[in-house]
Amino acid sequence: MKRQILTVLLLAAAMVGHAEDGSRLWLRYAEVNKAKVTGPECVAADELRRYYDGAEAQLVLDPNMTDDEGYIISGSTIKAKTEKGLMYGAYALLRGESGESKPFFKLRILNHWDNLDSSIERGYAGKSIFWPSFDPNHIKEYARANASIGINGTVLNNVNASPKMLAKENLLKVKQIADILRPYGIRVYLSVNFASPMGLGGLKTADPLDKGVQKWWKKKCDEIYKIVPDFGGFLVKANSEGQPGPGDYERSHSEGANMLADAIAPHGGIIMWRSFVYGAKHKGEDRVKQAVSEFKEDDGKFRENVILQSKNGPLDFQPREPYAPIFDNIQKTPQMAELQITQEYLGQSRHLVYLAPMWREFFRFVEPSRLVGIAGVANIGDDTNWCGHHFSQANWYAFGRLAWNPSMKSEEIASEWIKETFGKTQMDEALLYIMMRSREACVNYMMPLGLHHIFKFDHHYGPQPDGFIKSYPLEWCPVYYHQADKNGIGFDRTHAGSNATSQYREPYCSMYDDPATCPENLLLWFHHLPWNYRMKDGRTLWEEMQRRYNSGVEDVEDFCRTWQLCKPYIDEQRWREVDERMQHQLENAREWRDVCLKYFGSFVGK
Ligand code: BDP
Repeated sequence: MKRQILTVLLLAAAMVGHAEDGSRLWLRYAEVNKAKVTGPECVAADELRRYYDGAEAQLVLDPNMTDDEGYIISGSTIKAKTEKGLMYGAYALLRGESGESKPFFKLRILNHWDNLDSSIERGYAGKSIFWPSFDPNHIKEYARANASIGINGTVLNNVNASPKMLAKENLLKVKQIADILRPYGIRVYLSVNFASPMGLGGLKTADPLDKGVQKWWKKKCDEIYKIVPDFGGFLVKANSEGQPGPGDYERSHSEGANMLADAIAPHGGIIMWRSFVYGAKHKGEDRVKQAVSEFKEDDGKFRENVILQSKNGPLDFQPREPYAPIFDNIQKTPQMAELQITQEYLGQSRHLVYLAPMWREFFRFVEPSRLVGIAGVANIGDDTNWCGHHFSQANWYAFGRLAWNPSMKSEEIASEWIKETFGKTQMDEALLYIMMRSREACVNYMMPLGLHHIFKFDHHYGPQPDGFIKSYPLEWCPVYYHQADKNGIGFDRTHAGSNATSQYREPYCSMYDDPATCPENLLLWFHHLPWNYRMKDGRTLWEEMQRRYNSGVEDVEDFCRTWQLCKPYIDEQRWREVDERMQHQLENAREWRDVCLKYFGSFVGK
């Protein structure tokens, strides 16, 4: 009897282990344990032995190949220069790829905004998987998932960094994490608080030109590299949103960055210095102009191991922004783009919004070859399905795939992900259709025609077009961004207004400056126009705005209907969980439309 119960329990446990709860992400291959694998013993060999469906596979190290991470697959043979390349090749073979491939960007890094107390800034999928403690098996799964899509670096903590991050006890945890990630080709990096010498070291200043401060950082770097010999480097948010920085001592960004760069250079580390800076030196200037104003004069003054990391748009991860003109203005300093995988402004983990089309749009304006790397603000937490929404996993996946190959098409990535995540179902096309339309739908029901930042304060979920708080900086208030009144709507950023258009290279400078040539999907980003302004199709601006809000909501209604049709083909739990969230999405999309049209409508015709 007892044994029977045990058997039942074991069976149940096995079933739970394989339940479709999203925990296995896109790595749902059956464990076939079938292939005879020859070649070096490494991650690639392990993976193929367990999951490759063929009878045999050959792993070949070829020192003549040029790229350290690239591979060539022919039949069931993978050739690479390194074991890391073999590993990437193995995951590609499991996906069914063949031929030659190598990563476009050298640096393909996740940025976790995780705090030491387990909370995650802008995290919508539970608590940190790293802090204050971690499960080694879980971290291994995390490593596998990242390796399978080519991610090779991870910043383990929030850019709003605690000085305590660099305390010995935490560095020892970093070492343990690094040890788990290393076989998967992933390096660890940390965000640092510029005032750590004070907050942690007890010094009286964090002035980068102070000898004591320089010594403190050098010693800290020595300590870090003793503990983690292949540590990647630091990510720094300085003099932005209340964070300390060199500006506190009248020093420039380059003086601050170079001090850290010198401390870490002997160990081969890098400094990723963020350009997301506003409200400091150029306070009062149009916020979207401040990064260029602040960094242009520093271009050419940075050490070689400093990289400037900038968000894709000049404001802050809005559903649609023009590209950030800092990518045009910085010529001598290596640059990285920072994309936000976590959907802070795109419905968080309640809305199904596939972000690859947004990132591909960015690459139309910023040539990937101008960048040395790419960073993605992670959407990962300790939720069973990692990302909160099952479809948010697709954004993690797409980030990795685009970091490997930015010219991959969004559709192609989505199809791959769907196949791997849901198996071959009769609904592939329907899922693809939802995903591919989801971002434009989101733009339409939230902020069409170039509107931006009209979110509810602080948490950024839902609309608040009338938002104004006197004690807040103006640039946090929605009314500042849409400028709606009885005469019209939009932010005048032309030569006659804030002149933000002047920061763009041609042809964009002229194109954006003139409402007749400005793309309509960015119209109100750059122009303040009357409500009866004529759109290209003859509608008035106000009519067009109504049309877009409505069409965004209709799209979500359509997604919901389509998802109902998918029910017989998707496993029960994932179907239900997505369905619940889609209902929220629909409710929220309607709220956006109703609140915004009511509010803006109150100005029209006055
Ligand atoms: C904004 C977030 C804020 C981040 C900041 C940043 O609202 O939580 O700290 O960006 O990127 O989008 O530093």
